[in-house]
Amino acid sequence: MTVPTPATTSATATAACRPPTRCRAGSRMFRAAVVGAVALALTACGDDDDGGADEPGVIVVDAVDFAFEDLPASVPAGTEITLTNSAPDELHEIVALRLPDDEERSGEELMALSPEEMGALFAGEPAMVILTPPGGDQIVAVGDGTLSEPGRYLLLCAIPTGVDPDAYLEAAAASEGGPPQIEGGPPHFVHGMWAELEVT
Ligand SMILES: [Cu+2]
Repeated sequence: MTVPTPATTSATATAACRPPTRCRAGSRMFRAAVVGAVALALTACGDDDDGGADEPGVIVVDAVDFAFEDLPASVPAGTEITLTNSAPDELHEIVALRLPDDEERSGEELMALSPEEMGALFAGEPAMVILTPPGGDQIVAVGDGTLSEPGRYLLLCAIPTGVDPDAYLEAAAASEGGPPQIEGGPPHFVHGMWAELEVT
């Protein structure tokens, strides 16, 4: 599968960007860092294997407003993640960011970092970006849907709250790897749409 060119900027939006404060600039920068490459690899896929506890397989994560359902705390390396979306209106995504091996802070501490600190921590391309419109088919935008490298990951959704799914995807496709030019509310992770995942 094609791995798109990384769209790397070094800014995210977290601490400065909690509801009810709107943070368009911050969320745009964050999206640039993590989902800017959505235009480059639009591949829907979906297998229905059942993964065992120790053997890598396929797990199905369901996005709701605003959380990831059915996401285990730990999966074996090589596990493929697929994303369904049961929310009525909101586009959702999984952005998987592998933490440095020496990173020991908790997910809560990391999500409370300033945009600058977060940007420094995640300067590279995410391991995976999967977007799924409400009730729709997933789009694997970065990676191949598989988490193959062991480590600790942060999974989060940075879609702006209230954005129209089709408008967002069109803007992402039109941005040619840059940040989608679209207005929206705070990214979903400020509503708690993030999780830690251990890949063993
Ligand atoms: Cu979301």
